[in-house]
Amino acid sequence: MSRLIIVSNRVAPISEGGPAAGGLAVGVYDALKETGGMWFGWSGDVLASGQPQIQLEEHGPVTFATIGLLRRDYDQYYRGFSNATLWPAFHYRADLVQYDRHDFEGYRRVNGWLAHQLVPLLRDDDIIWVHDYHLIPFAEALRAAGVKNRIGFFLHIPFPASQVLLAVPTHHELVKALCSFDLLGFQTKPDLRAFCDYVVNEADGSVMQQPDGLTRVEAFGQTLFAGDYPIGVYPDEIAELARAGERGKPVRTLKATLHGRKVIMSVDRLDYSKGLVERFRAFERLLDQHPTQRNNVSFVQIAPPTRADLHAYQDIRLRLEAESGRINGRYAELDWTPIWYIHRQYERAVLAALFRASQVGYVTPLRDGMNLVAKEYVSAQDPEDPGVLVLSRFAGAAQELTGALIVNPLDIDGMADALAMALALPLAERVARYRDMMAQLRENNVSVWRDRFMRDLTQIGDKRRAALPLRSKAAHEAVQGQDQG
Ligand code: ADQ
Repeated sequence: MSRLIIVSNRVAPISEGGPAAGGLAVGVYDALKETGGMWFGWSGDVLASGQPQIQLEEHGPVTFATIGLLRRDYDQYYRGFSNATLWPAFHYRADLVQYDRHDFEGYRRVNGWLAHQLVPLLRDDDIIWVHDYHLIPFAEALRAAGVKNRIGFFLHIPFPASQVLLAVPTHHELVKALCSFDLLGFQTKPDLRAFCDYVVNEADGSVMQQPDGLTRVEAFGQTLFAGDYPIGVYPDEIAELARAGERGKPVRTLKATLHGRKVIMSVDRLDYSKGLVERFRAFERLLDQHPTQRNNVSFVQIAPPTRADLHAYQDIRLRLEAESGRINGRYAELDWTPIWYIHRQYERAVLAALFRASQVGYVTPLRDGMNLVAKEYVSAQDPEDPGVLVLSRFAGAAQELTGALIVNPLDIDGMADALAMALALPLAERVARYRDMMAQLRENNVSVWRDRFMRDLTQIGDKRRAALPLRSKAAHEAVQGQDQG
């Protein structure tokens, strides 16, 4: 069996039950344990000077290979182009895009340098799976170094519509670099369609649907394949964690403080893509328009800060502190706080138990590749008395979790109505919606996601041979029309 090499910006620390041991890390680590292999990426260290060296750490059949970044590389590659240019653009926030040519050069330079560090560790039949927007030029750099292995890429965040991607001045170089991979995985069909649109309309390339569901892409002189692979969770393990935590201290404390009031629960990294300001305002609108909900429900928002050295993140933090203070000032009573706004990480088991103890999961990103919190919330529910998921139509998860109350996160009144409806939904309907979603989560758990991607990447040579004639631009447009209809 070929070794698997995972490449991602950060290498997840594998500590069972810890905050970082999420489904993705566990799912990928499982695959590595099966095939043997390596997880390669940045250690998280930022060095003022010197020559960063790879640290190798063996855990059974898995090698963790990590390396620090120099301060300038961190600033240009991570903080700059990845998080101040690509992250906002790919989340449809062209207004927040900051572009600096030197940052892009740094981004390419660091990708090239990281690839160069990996090459001596590779064997001929290794399969390489690269993750996320930090590493778009990684395959191009490996190819330039003569690497012939199969290389796949999975994009965890949305792929934006062409007109939004054009806001990134180096869009052409980015998509060209993507075309050096053998297989591109996107979270949803709309992301895949957005990529195909760019290939056909902006890169003069061609796309063709294969009988097995993959899309064959020809662009920039390359032939590759692309598909949608919605990432999942392990729903039954989360359910078990939630059940086990039901009598734990965090849930007991929450219940004692609530005195029988209901809870609306949200958990996100503190990020402007997550729609937090709109979410707070919709909760306020609920209290405005449904006076019976006052002193009857509290909204718990858990949001640990991330990327706190970027201006846009400082800004969203200040805006939220102002909003929660204003809304609490307006509605709080001596014995009731409407919004609990908590800036910290919790262990997965605690989050699962809190999800189970709440009546509404409130997940309303403005854009999100998938949103695992939505899937974790459903997984954690009590099958006999489940809570209701209120979910943004712009989360990738909305493509699968059709049993949620689907909202537009910009429609404050619509979200307030959905919250009111969620709080009043009869048991039979809650159970039916929960069962529907749980079946979907079990069918597409994180192992299924990983195995589908790995199977396609492994078989990619055969798929190339089986490829049918290319579809023309006109035929692509005809299919687009059918999709939209
Ligand atoms: P994120 O943007 O980080 O991920 P999400 O999918 O919700 O978003 O994953 C966050 C994970 O962190 C979840 O497992 C959640 O439980 C955990 N988490 C969040 N807040 C926490 C807290 N306070 N304490 C502890 N844990 C917390 C990116 C993309 C998503 C995509 C994922 C996976 O932006 O769209 O779903 O990758 O592909």
